[in-house]
Amino acid sequence: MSQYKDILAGNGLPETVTSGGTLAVHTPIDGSEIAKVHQTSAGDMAAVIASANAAFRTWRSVPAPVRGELVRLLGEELRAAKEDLGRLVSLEAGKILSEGLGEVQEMIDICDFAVGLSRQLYGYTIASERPGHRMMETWHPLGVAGVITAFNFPVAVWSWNTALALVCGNAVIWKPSEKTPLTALACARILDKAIARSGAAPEGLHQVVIGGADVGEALVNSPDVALISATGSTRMGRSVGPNVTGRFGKLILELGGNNAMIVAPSADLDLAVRAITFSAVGTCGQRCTSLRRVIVHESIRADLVARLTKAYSSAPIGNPLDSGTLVGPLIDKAALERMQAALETAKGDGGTVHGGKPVTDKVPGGAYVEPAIVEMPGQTDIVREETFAPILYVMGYSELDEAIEMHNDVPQGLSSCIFTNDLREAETFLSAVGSDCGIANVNIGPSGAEIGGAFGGEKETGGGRESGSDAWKGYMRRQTNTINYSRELPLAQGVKFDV
Ligand code: UN1
Repeated sequence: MSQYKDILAGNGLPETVTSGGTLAVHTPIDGSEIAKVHQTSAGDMAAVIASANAAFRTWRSVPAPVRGELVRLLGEELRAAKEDLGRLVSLEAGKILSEGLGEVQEMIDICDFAVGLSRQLYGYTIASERPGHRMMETWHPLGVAGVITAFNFPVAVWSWNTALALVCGNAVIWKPSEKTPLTALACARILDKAIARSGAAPEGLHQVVIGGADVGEALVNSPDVALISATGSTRMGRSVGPNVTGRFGKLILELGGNNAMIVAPSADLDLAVRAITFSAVGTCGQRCTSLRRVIVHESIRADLVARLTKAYSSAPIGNPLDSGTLVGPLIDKAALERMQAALETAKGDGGTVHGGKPVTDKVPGGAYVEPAIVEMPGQTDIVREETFAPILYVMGYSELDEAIEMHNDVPQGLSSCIFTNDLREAETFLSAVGSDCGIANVNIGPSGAEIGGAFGGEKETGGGRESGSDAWKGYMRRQTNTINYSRELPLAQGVKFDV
């Protein structure tokens, strides 16, 4: 369709880039092929990694605030490209335009954060036990960062990693999802513009590699890639994690979530219904922070389900590029099949399903579906799995302790929340005996986190932290320095060793 061609052209992707390759790219909007991009072969990876390391050797000596200037320029270029890139995200990942634009805004925000950070890579000064001595911590660049990203946030997750990695003095090799190479090529082009303007960045500082598992493996297994930051499924993390730690590489994993909300009797249900609908239905349930479970007090359960089914039925499903649409397509037909299979299993476990039917009359060729609410008698195995689709399981509780127990009784630990106006309940949820997740909110849904906080989670979510707070430390190496400015050589711990 010519509209699609316009979107590619608007992102500066010429025919030479979008055709003639071996990787077919399909838009989830109607399943049609929109490009055939060139792939990197596993055999090319040694040269890619070598040039990234050469770039790192130069970049590590560029002062951090000068590195920050490159990221400031990236933020400027992203501001100029926001509309076009947001459209391309919609086209390639299928999320509604407002969410595509929101994702680009998230990139701009992390650039601003990283620019400030480039003057704040602080280390502690530590009191030494020895006279005439000073101790301090220095943070040094790490090397090459291999960034592996998923289809659902095809550009924001790259920017969280890359903005931080660059100000921290690292080179970046990016392997995007095979489902979303076009947004990666567009981002690389935007960063290249900033690099050209900055004049300070060496050749090979940022490279994109497009390909399958063999390309990813070359990155993961190379001792010359100091850090792997991988976002995706727990299955992917299980294979990447041991390979990186086996060679003592640094690792940031951001894997699956199975995020829940506890809705207490005192909750403001108007707010809760809005938060649930955005978190469970937004991005067609394909955020790793999507709301997948509601644990609601029995006294308000029927009321909440009635309100939710009403809210769900008023969320327009359709082409994500059309204004007014709130629910776009799933990424592909396979995702729709997995969703249908999960709903069948839930029914078999005694669940009552509202919605969840494929929607075939909107845009032919796309995997459109009604978001589903499933009332469950308990937290069965299927509820404890992450199905990357808009399925919301609803379960009841009587006592808060029981709700927290059920909340934590899943393998994943990314995001979580409670809706309550009771201070004791809110604080208990945030305390050591409350949520076991990396993100825990009060009167806010689990999805749509701001970049200022550290992003990531526990258990099968992988334990990594990206984005804000002090997540930058994962992109640097810490050095402890002790300096003796005295004329003596006292030993620590009072040890005597006179020769
Ligand atoms: C993801 O789904 O991989 O919290 C990232 C959010 C976004 C990021 C999600 N800021 O929904």
